Amino acid sequence: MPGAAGDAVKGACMKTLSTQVAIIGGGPAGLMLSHILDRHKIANVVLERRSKAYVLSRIRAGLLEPGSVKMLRDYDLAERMDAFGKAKNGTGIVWQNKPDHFIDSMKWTGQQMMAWGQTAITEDLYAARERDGAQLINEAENVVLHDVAGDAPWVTFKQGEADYRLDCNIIAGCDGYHGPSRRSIPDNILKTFELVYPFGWLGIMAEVPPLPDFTYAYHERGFALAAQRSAMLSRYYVQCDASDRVEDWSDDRFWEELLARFPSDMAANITTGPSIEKSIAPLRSFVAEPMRYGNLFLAGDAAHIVPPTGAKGLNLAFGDIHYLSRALDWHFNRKDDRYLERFSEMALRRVWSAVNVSWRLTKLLHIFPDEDPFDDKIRQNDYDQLVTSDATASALATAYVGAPFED
Ligand code: RFL
Ligand code: PHB
Repeated sequence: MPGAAGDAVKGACMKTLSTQVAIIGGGPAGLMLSHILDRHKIANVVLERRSKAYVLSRIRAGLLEPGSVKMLRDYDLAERMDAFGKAKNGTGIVWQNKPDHFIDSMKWTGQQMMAWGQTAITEDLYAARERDGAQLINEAENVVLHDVAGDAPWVTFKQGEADYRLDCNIIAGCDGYHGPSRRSIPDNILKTFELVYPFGWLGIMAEVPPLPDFTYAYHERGFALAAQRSAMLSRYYVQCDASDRVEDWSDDRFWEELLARFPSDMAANITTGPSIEKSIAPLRSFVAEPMRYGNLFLAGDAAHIVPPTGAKGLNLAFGDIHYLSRALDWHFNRKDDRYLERFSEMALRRVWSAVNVSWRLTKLLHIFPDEDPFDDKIRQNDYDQLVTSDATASALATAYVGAPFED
């Protein structure tokens, strides 16, 4: 029996629940949507396939755009971020045998980014949802969406031995790239755009002091990134082969490779230590259009994936939730569908801006296995323009900080 989903009614063999918004997926997008809908007094139920412990063990994003920071503050989720997160004026780039560059969001846009991890945000979202008595159902199996194009969509799922039916007005598909929501949209409606990169990122977390700034490194051995979570928690990444497995990478091999990809003066300041987490992420750009089909609305990784190079994935998920929560507030509380009707179009404009900058940064900073000398010359020239042209530096910083939300 789902813990907080109190008003289950016994059917013949299926228990029936009802709500206004069924949210599939309890990652940051789903939890944030649930939290905001609650503030607008819109009933919702979150169905999450994994346990709470599993969701909270995922280590992912670490850099927030000003729009995401504002959202966390606006919805009273920023206490820990404001106490322990680190405001950043931008992100550095170091390049083998060329001058450094700083993607200076403060200088070019007057805005700061925030170093604050997705894991901590998800913890705070869980705490807020539990405190507010949310209907949050973990370990929901076999989630299937029904009649999404009609006025009365419903969702079936299993928890333990019990089968459930959840009736609703709207379904929010926040179930990530592999979830069932996007797949409920017919093939003749959904258009997808995809680019799979021929490499991955190997990331480690270590309880050692980080470098002062987030820094991307370009090197003939491949890309590397110095990131951070707190004064004693560092996150580092190296570009690896798409076919590599975590077992191929001992801590010693990782640190040796990382230090080789940073200039020697920076490498000398990197504190190494045993990893407490190590994982490999494939890199992909993916967009599904439209983000609405009938009464099903997609948000976050369910609709789009970006390579982590621009730090955009979580920020895009929160951008979608900004638009979707406003649209649902107007729909339920003002009986006005103007924002629901424009949700997909508005969200996709921001999505494509982020897809664009993530793709450009990925091309700029990685070695591609099949590249030829021409590609390398273009890349070197792109970087030379960045360090010598204010217009190019300003354009990148403006894209990096994230597109503003539209009214
Ligand atoms: P999530 O986090 O994947 O959550 C989806 C949830 O749906 C659940 N689910 C289901 N639930 C019910 N039934 C089913 N059948 C289900 N199938 C799936 C899943 O269990 C999960 O809990 O998607 P969401 O909420 O859209 O959030 C997206 C972000 O997690 C993602 O975009 C970011 O982590 C991407 N990302 C970064 N984003 C940033 O903004 N800044 C960064 O610095 C950044 N760095 C990163 C990243 C992602 C990385 N990896 C591992 C891909 C660094 C890395 C290495
Ligand atoms: C991170 O902190 O994990 C991080 C930061 C910047 C990126 C990607 C990941 O571009």
